Amino acid sequence: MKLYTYDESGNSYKVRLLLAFLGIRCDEVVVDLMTDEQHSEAFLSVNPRGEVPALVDGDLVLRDSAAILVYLAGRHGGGWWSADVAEQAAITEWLAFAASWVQYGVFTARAKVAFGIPANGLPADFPGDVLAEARIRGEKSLAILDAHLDGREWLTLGRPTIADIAVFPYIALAPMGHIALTPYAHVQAWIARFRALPGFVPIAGLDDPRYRG
Ligand SMILES: N[C@@H](CCC(=O)N[C@@H](CS)C(=O)NCC(=O)O)C(=O)O
Repeated sequence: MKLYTYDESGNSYKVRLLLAFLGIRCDEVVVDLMTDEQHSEAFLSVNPRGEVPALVDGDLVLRDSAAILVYLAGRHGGGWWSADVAEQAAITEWLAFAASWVQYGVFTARAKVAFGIPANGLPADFPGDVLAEARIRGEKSLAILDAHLDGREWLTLGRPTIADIAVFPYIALAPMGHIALTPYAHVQAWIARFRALPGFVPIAGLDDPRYRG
């Protein structure tokens, strides 16, 4: 099994987190987003979308973090996914939240502030105010999440699942995009619980959001 990944990519980090929680080893191929390697001919032959993460397992090629989480959690069990269809739908609701509200909110704010690019399909010189839009979505998603976590330990099913893994990275890294977590006490408590899970591995920026300047 081979994972195409980049250290500072939160979407790649989702997969690295699940692998760490499951205690599974996987070959890693680093795709350097800082030198545009995601658009090299070699990588585009793996993922024509030009994005990490991508997972290759024999003949199977998966090109999206949510798909990879479902595949690995479904195969390796451990309570991160479910065999029950209604429970699968409850988890998928949060995978979709991560791919929409989170990706176009706190993800984009972090990409623009810390890396200077929208990294969500828009060109680096896109004339619109990408950051202002991302902050509105980012703050709204944090408010939604904070209200949901009032009285809950985990996003769904009363246990940590891939729903939490999919939402965690960019929410916890929101301060890198200059979006403060301080108004969201329930989100902060959930982040602390998530970080205490056995096998947790960090990503740069969790404790030092200004490390990129
Ligand atoms: N829907 C995809 C999004 C993946 C994604 O946004 N990848 C970013 C890094 S975190 C990327 O590779 N961007 C490359 C670029 O913007 O050129 C997933 O969840 O895997």
